[in-house]
Amino acid sequence: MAAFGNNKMRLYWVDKLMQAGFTVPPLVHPSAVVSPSAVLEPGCFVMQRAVVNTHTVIEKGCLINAGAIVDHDSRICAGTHICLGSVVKANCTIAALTKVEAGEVIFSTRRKIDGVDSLELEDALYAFGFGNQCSYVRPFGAGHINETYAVYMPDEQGGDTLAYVLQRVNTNVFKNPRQVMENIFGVTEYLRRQIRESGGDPDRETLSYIKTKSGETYFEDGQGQPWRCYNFIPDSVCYQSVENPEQFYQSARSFGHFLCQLGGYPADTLHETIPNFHNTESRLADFEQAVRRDVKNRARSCRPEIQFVQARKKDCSVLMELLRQGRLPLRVTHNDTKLNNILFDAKTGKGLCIIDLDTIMPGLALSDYGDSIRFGASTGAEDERDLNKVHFDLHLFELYTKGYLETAGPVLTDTEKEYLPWGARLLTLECGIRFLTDYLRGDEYFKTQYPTHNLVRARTQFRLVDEMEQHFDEMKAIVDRYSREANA
Ligand code: ADP
Ligand code: GN1
Ligand code: MG
Repeated sequence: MAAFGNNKMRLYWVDKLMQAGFTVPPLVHPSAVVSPSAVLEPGCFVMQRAVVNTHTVIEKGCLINAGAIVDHDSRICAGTHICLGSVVKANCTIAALTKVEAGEVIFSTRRKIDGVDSLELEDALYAFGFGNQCSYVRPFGAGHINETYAVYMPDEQGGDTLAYVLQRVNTNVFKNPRQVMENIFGVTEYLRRQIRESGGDPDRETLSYIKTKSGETYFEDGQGQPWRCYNFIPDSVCYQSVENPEQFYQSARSFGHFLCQLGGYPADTLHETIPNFHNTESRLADFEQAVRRDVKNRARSCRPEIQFVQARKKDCSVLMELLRQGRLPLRVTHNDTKLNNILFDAKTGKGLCIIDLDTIMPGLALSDYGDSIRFGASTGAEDERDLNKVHFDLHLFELYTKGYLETAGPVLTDTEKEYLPWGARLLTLECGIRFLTDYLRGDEYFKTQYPTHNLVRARTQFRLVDEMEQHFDEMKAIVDRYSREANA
């Protein structure tokens, strides 16, 4: 095939031979260097000392002549001739049947997008097909795990609108992003059907994930990091703390409703994206190991906190023991029910859509309930340094319990209801243990802004646990009252 200098002729004969059933392999001169991640299609020829770099695609019938360099992530479309000693820089697309003259240098045709400060982010924008129009990109949200960006596109009024949310998934936390995305696509498609059947609006009440231009559930960048994308829901708001009690009550109703919506989801099809995520016993074991190893020599700066956990070893088994005894059912749960993982309808103030679906797995309803309480029923932020400002708010606890039982009450068993106060107390303890463990390990898991950030977070959690213990009888009485109302 390489014998044809004429582009059209070369491509014509490659096609003709393939149609006749011949195999037309790509040919690579032994002195050429071709990355293992590059794709060479049939009938192309890479000549002496040519270089084809990572993730580049050389389509059918191309000729990469001696000494030419095609850098990474480029696409040379069918029948093209990259002549002697020319350079095609990274991220270029060269149209079919082009002749890039000897010694010519081709620069990327990509635009500079405001707010894009890394090649990976730029690649992700192009992979999802926004690169050509995108107005600008901004960091978004306040999650502790993923890297989140708001993608703005031009709108019909001549302005710019937040249209998409683009996220780089943290592979230190989620080891298997393909499985995470399989769970998410499965669950969101299921929810869409449910919402439609009950007369709701699936475009607003659940996230709509978008596939890449090549049809993948996520894009893997040049560093091997996964990116995924969903539509931003117009007129929705996300809060970092409870601004008024009504909000917290509405979030409880939404999370309770979410549990019911997923009641019929086939749990055995879900991957366990983080093994033992809310297994408090195994969180305790990790903590004990971190104390023993003390790799950062930080244990001496948190003796009282370490003792706080050690005095509560037995508590860590309360729910796990009930699970082993078969007294608590495994359900399809969200497992990360912070207030900032729910969107509210800006117009009605009601809970609209549950987000952050990375940890949907079989789990305990008590974990979802408890995790919301630990975050929302506090008078201070999760990372408030002044512990005098951090109190467990029984009134907020009551509102959440009321809302949760109004929606989830009918599906919860008596034992689940009975142990709701333990859910709150143990999820708070567990979260504190996780922050403290991460502090001892050197802040490998949660994003931090300063060296003691995880310790500060652990302290707020332990303050809340301490107060929950003091008010445990009142918590039980509240749960009891609303459980009876839910049963009535
Ligand atoms: P993480 O695992 O890092 O918490 P999330 O999926 O929760 O990842 O996203 C991080 C944060 O980004 C959220 O807590 C929220 O503040 C913000 N966010 C994400 N999606 C939206 C959205 N559609 N609308 C408003 N805020 C959002
Ligand atoms: C993390 O991802 P984000 O910020 O919504 C964490 C939760 C913790 C929470 C503490 C996957 O939630 O488990 O409770 O921080 N998520 C993961 O604020 O570990
Ligand atoms: Mg989140």
